[in-house]
Amino acid sequence: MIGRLFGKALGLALTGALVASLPFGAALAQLQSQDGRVSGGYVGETTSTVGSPIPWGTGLQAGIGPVHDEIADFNSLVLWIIVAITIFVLALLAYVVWRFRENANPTPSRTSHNTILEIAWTVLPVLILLVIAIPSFRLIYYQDRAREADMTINVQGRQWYWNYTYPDHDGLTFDSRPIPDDDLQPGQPRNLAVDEPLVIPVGATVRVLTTGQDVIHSFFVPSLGVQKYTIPGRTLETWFRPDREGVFYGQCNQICGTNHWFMPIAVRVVPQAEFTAWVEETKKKYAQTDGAAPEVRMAGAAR
Ligand SMILES: [Cu+2]
Repeated sequence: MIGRLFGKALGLALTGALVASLPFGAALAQLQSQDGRVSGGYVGETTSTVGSPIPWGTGLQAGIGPVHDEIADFNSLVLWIIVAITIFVLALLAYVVWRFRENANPTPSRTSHNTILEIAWTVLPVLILLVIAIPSFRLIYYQDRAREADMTINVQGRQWYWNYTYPDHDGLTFDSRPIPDDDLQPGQPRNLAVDEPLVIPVGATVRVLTTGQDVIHSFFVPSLGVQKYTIPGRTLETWFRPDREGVFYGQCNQICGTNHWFMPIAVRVVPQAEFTAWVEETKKKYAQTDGAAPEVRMAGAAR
């Protein structure tokens, strides 16, 4: 009886899922061309030079460097393993529901042990976990530190803004805050654009050292494949290498207090010559403040 009901329910659910997915698929296909940017399905390919979330985007943001590529590969591997397991379990369930339904199997078996089956369902998941674990550890060590870095940046999370320091460029240091809604220029995304983006020369291998001044924040730029906690009293390391120019956005993604939203991240990747010019210009700009604390602009105060 229960088997029959379950079989009917399963049939209904499958039909419902198929019907519901039709308009959804059509909507996704339409949205892919929005803004001239392509979501590209679950791997999130985009032809844009802006790294930020897109409407209806699924999967990972498009990446611009080797760390992100490795993350995307690992993500695809795990995704396909999940898909295979889900289909396998669904097929088993459907078979059992059909094969052992009440009127096809009026006298149920009372078997409670099957040694071969029990060994199989222990060993197979272990093997699957090994297939996941080996590339997973390889990825963790790959992200861990830059073998040969061209430059270093120190990222300090503060309540509630970012402070960036370039120790290889005479210790150039400045704060980065979001741009208030009223001051946004065309092309600057709300709640992501900042007054002083990080500027990085294209192709440079960048060592990132993070620390926190007050509480734990997290430096997260998905398109660069970077996510690192900033912890007071500790220095953590990671790295990235942007392979093309553009502006790439991220956010603090560790709840750090009232103005957590106040901590977007913008990374501007520019040609080497432009970077050198920017360093000189920015050094002068912040030398003028003579060590005084920069003016604090409260983007949220007007609301
Ligand atoms: Cu935060």
